[in-house]
Amino acid sequence: MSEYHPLTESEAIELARRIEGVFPQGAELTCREIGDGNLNLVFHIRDEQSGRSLIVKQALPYAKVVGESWPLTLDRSRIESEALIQEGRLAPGLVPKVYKYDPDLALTVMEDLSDHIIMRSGLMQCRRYPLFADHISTFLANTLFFTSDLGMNQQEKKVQAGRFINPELCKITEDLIFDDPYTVSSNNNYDAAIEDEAEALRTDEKLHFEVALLREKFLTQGQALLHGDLHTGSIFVREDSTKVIDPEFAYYGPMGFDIGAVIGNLLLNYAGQLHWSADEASRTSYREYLLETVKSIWTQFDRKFRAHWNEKNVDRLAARAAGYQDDYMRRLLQDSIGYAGCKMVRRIVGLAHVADIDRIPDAAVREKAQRIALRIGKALIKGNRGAESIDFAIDAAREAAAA
Ligand code: SR1
Ligand code: MG
Repeated sequence: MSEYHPLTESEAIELARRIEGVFPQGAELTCREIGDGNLNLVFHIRDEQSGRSLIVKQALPYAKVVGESWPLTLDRSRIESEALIQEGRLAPGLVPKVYKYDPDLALTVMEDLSDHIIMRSGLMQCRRYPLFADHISTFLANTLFFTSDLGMNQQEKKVQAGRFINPELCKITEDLIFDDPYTVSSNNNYDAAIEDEAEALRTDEKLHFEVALLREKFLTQGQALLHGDLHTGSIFVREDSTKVIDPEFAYYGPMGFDIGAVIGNLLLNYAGQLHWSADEASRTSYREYLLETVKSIWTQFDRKFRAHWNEKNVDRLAARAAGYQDDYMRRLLQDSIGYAGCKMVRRIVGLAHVADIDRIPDAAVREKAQRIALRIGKALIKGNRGAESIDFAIDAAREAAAA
């Protein structure tokens, strides 16, 4: 047993060497720290000769994006590895394999996915992923249904929820997504050019009311085991493969939060296409691709979730109560739309931004993209409870881009 300390590259190599069945005996391993996220160290360890590699991901006892002044529990490493194992069981092939979890060093050794790219980068290169909607809707339908009271033993679910109490990471979300953007906060971070937008967010009472309802659900509704941070930087893709990573924010919460995270991040890229597309025609085409993907994710999720409900439901009343399934799916759609909007707003004015918008080099274009993203985000938040179809989100995106 070793006491917790941030690993050096040579320690990461020694640890990787001890994982059975990955590297040949005596292999010459190389190591690079490649973590570009907000919180953790990520070591990529490789044997050039055999081409074999793996990832050692270690939690730091503070939020890397801010520094040591923001302490953060190491228990998130346990939550992440347990969530990955659950997700791998429920959605085979859609998460990396876990080789080892070390509670003392707060690290997980897992499959290397360097033959994939982070989806956010792929979208910034205007690449298309024809199987993504199918894959991510399966991931969402399976992980959400089978960890909910509809799909698993309801007493076991309560025990399970206890293992995923994640107060410190939930607090990050509660503050950064559901509070800071709507008030004056030292966490906020936005370009001076959109001060008027930030001011409008602080004074819009209808918006505050809707965000308060969504925040209340996030705080109180333990509907299913969520990934908890399912943005396009938490998804690796290839044309033929999708892998969801980084579930350290996992907890039992409202299902729409995960679905909304995917949709909101696709729409952030939609706003950023002002820059990433080479010309007007390719922008129109790529934006249509993004909107079709949003529609397809919801449509396939809805079909797959209902199929689980009809075939695998463990709740007798839910199985026969007339109209309950339709009502449940309508509420789920509305939550997803509302949370998608919250995710968009926080990435423009809050602490942690997204490259789809921030890496736009021209300040005027960036400002325009930020305003489009905020317009979409606010429309989704304000309209979520009246939405009857995913077309509501698609129309909101088109209108915001045309305005
Ligand atoms: C302090 S952590 C900032 C953000 O990074 C993570 O990916 C989450 O989205 C969190 O809100
Ligand atoms: Mg992450």
